[in-house]
Amino acid sequence: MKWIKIKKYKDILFEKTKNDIYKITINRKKVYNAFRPQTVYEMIDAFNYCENYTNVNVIIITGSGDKSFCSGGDQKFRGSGGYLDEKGIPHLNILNLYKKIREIPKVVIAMVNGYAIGGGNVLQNVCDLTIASENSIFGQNGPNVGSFDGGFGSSYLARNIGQKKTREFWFLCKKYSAKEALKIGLINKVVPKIFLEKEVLKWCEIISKKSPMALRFIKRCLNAELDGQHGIMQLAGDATLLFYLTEESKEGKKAFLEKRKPNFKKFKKFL
Ligand code: S0N
Repeated sequence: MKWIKIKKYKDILFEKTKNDIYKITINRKKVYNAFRPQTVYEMIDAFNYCENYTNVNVIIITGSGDKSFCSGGDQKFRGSGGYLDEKGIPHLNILNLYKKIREIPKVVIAMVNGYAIGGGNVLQNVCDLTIASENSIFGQNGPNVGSFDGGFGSSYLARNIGQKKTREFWFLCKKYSAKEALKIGLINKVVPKIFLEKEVLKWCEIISKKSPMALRFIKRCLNAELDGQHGIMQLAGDATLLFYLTEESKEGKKAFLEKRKPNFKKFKKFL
């Protein structure tokens, strides 16, 4: 596949195909694609681009090289109270990226090409779909290095693989093969390493042909069930978007601007 570069970053690659499939690659091979605050800023920036560019169909997240997807927070950057940026300010900005992945009204696919450990496993888990190469390994490592993720890293993990398995993931910090991950419902598909990108792009092409509004609503509704008032707000925002497209809604605005009473009577009432 010919990838077209969109923007130059320090820690990530941001590319697209001619069919508007976007790919964000964590490009920190030396540390198995662990993220530091800079990495996360850049990923959020790339997501903001995708959010504002309506032609985007599907977004892929992956890691560079063939050993690791992402090994979580870069422990060398971990200071007191979070991961330190260039000014020495501590951050846990990965949580903002997780929110972004859930909020963006596009399908996000994790293309897991090796270790998905700690925050790396959380990252693949918050994506809408995960396709992994056979050599991939999944697991949480927080209790080995003195950290934990009780948010999406635990509660949403439990929604996907169940409470017992999630407790096992966190309490034992065991590592799980791609085959095991598939069996417990953590991921969607496992393929041989050489076919990984081909398979992911195949899924992207299928998704790209579906109704964008239908996909948007399915994602919003699945999130709303779990995301409380915030999820309802997002779903309601999309309901407003649809309502704004109707003549009934437009009549309200037109009447106001024309300084007359709105005539809502002419619109059909549905059962
Ligand atoms: C990935 C592992 C299992 C690979 O083991 P392997 O094959 O033996 O290779 P290594 O020699 O260990 O690693 C190769 C090189 O990569 C460096 N490296 C790997 N991971 C990291 C990392 N996370 N930070 C910094 N460097 C890393 C190694 O140091 C080595 O480089 P050299 O040769 O130069 O020493 C294995 O590497 C491993 O277990 N890595 C650590 C994984 C880890 O602990 N991640 C953080 C886990 N944190 C959590 O789970 C917390 C919860 C969370 O998700 C979160 C929530 C909110 C905010 C942040 C986080 C967060 O992620 O911390």
